[in-house]
Amino acid sequence: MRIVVPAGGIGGARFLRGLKAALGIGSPAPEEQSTNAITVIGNTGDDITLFGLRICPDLDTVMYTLGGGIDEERGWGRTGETFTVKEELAAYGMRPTWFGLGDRDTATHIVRSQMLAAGYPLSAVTEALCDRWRPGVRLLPMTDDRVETHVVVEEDGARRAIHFQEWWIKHRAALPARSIVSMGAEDSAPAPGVLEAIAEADLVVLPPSNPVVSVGSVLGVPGIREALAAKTVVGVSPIIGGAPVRGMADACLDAIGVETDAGAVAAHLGADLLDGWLVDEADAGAEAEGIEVRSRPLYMSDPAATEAIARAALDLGLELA
Ligand code: GDP
Ligand code: FO1
Ligand code: CA
Repeated sequence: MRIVVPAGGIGGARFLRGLKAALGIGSPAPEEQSTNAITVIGNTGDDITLFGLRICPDLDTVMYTLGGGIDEERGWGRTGETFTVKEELAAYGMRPTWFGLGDRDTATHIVRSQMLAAGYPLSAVTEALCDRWRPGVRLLPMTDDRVETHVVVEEDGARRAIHFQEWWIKHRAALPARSIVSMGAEDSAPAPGVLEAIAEADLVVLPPSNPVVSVGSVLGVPGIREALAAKTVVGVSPIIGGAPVRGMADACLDAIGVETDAGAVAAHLGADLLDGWLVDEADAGAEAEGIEVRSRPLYMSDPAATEAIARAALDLGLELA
């Protein structure tokens, strides 16, 4: 079975671990061992250039999580990380100081930046980085073009747009967002392999990723939404009991005027896209017109619970296909 998963960072990566287990895809191990294959369409809207380095948080989170290099506690960056370079840059008065630039992680950013400067597209760079990490999935960026999420905030009556990472990390999404803009999306194209993978897919599974700045960004690349909508698509709600389990997705939903509610998120994603939607047992009454809603425990509390969520998504997908 061929599965396509449009994914953000931590929610996407953890779900993918469960999906790999459910499909019998081992890591690190050659994909050939299973007849099942997963292609991940990774969000690149979070990407940022700092100190001359191109940083792709969501691609790296998926790559490290599936490749065994993630800091499990934090959910981002490398295990055994140190921050000497960050401290030294701050000692030179370099700005910004709010970004957790890890020493081990920086090696990844250097390889990526050097390859991009040499003319390689991000998709080729990502493939080269995955040669080391062997995530057990095919990891494609949503686009090779520069698309960046910016957030329009209002402070003391003045509006300005700041990079998503500044809003998310420096302000902890506490500055009210007037709008969230995917800069460059309109002129972007899907990365090589993205539309082909979707066309060949037996099933599309939306993981419990941020519906606005993760899944929403992937859907914003012209051509991707339409291609996905032509397939059987099932999703796992990232909202449980009216709250994002982790992180500040509610602030993103507020910014686009969508209620932080499992049913409202399904309706926002749309019945043209979604065929099935898994909600937590706490949201058992949730409904979305034109979408088959099922309730299951959706906390990814441990590998077994996460695998069970993935199995439930696969079962629902196969039933609706
Ligand atoms: P990010 O890019 O690192 O923010 O990660 P994603 O966009 O992939 O996923 C973030 C979302 O995952 C959050 O908004 C949460 O709503 C969701 N999430 C995190 N942990 C869980 C969980 O255990 N269960 C469910 N259903 N959703 C989760
Ligand atoms: N998140 C933070 O809250 N603080 C950080 O300093 C930080 C640094 C960072 C570095 C590399 C990376 O891949 C991710 C990093 N993240 C950090 C996570 C990231 O900012 C966000 O959680 C996602 O981009 C939101 O989707
Ligand atoms: Ca993200």
